[in-house]
Amino acid sequence: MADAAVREKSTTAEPEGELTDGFHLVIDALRLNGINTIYGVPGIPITDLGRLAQARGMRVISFRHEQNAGYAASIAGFLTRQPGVCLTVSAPGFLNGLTALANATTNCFPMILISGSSEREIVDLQQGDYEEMDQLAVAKPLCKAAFRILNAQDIGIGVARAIRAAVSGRPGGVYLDLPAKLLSQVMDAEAGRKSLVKVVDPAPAQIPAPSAVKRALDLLRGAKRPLIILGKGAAYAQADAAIRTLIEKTGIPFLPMSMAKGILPDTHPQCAGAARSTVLKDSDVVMLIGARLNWLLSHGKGKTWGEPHSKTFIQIDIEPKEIDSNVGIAAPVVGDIGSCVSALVDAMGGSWPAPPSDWTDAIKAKKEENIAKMASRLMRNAVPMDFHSALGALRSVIKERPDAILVNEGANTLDLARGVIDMYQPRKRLDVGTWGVMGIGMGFAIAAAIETGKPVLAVEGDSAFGFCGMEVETICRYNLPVCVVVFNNNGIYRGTDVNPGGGSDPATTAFVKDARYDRIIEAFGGVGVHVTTPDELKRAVDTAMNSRRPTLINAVIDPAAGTESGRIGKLNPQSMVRKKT
Ligand code: ADP
Ligand code: TZD
Ligand code: MG
Repeated sequence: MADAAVREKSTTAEPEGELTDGFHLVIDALRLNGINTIYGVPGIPITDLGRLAQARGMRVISFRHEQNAGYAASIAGFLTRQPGVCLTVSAPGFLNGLTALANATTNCFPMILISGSSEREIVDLQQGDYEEMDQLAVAKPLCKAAFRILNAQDIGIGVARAIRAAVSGRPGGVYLDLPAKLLSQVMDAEAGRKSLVKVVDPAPAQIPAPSAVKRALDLLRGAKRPLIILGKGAAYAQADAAIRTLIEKTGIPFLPMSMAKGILPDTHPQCAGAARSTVLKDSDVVMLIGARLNWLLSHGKGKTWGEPHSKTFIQIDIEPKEIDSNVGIAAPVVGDIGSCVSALVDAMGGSWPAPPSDWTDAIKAKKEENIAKMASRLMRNAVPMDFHSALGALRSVIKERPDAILVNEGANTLDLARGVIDMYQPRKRLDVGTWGVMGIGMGFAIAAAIETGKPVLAVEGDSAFGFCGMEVETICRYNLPVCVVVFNNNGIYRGTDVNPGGGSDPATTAFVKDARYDRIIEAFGGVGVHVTTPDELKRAVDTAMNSRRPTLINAVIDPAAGTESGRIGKLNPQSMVRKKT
């Protein structure tokens, strides 16, 4: 294959009859639109694309598996509101990246998966090209939009469409198919430059109707037990100041969803996180800001929501189809969160009645009761550690370093960390999101370090870590300030299960006992630490965060401490046959 980076030198040396090609145009189109980082895995036909991007000063982060590169791109999109770009080879590389693209769409993260593909003539006649696959057709149902570019002069408009599709309206994943032939297509450089498109206002403000704003405020003003729920859409919107004004001006208690923690600190007096069950059950008017009534909110109905008592919902969302998805919404406010929240604040006027004190007092009492209950569990200096004693140490780490980014996955490791570790700043907690997908950890940690430069603490179940653990090499290679803590309880949920058939195979949920995950990172020159007490854990994390050296801490957790499926055991269908026998 021709070396595009070398060709670049020879073409820039000739002022007359200057040529460009598909490789250069793709890079130029991305850079023109402010995209300066690519996450991916090289190979045919995109190896030169990565080289050329690097030659042109872009950051190209090369992973060990495309799924992790895809997760990295998607969370870069969440953190920056610019589509994160993942670059893969054809068929298998594309498919490896596709899970992350689908996950991005599900979570409303803007991302573009760019994959090289084989020759159309051969693919469409199914003649067996190298890594042959009709990638566009496969990608389409799993993303927000999918495009293929066939002519070099269309690269500018194709990239522009992909960017706009990813970030406008409800953000999501976009697939961009680049056949090998396109990349080596040559055209006049000046015509090429003119064909590029700088996207103007890629995510236009969407202003809510004044009547919708009034309807929402009328309901909120009349509420006896109001509640505001903040979702990750609110974190994404980066309307932190307006959201804080709305919440503090109304005095209404708020409940953050997992990745919305920290928009206002979890320690804010109006935060009802520690009284979650109570506020969901007993509230009368609930305003959702960038949160969907999906399984994570019990679909807005049932006992969780205090049925048979009825609930009145106000919902702010950019996606009109989201309204009435699970229950009727009394006051939809459709628009972008920044515009909607500002419109609400403006229309509230000077004075606003504080919520009835019996409501806020009841929440306060419940919070104090739950926080006291938890405090004693966090302080237990148990050996081996249980989840709470280990998390008590990590809770202190984030309290002392509120600008660090916390990445979190697992079952017990996830559910308990979410409740125990308070967040103080927006967009600092990144986790498994809407699907509860395992394997996001290392990709998220890498992108968080690259995009923000802040130290990252990745708290991983030992199973969760296994989905992406090879990327510790990537963390070491790029020398990123990432500290991975593996909560090693010897398995999925628990390490104590036995083979119910009595055979010599291990139980399906149990791993090698007493594995030393810390030794994995040592193979790549990182720092491995093995800890068994909360004090050791705290010290090891502090050292890692201070040194900014790639570190993996194997934290030994009592294998009997976890519960089946963490906090979502009720979603687990139980075998009736097994129960009877
Ligand atoms: P969580 O899991 O935290 O409850 P969800 O992912 O379910 O959050 O919901 C996020 C919602 O936010 C989606 O319905 C999405 O359409 C919406 N959203 C995302 N960005 C914006 C924005 N800028 N303005 C308004 N709504 C947004
Ligand atoms: N595969 C994928 C991609 N996502 C999933 N969520 C699962 C499988 C199923 N699963 C969970 O929902 S949690 C989990 C799996 C395999 C791992 C839990 O074990 P862990 O955490 O070691 O990560 P704890 O602390 O032991 O509970
Ligand atoms: Mg485990």
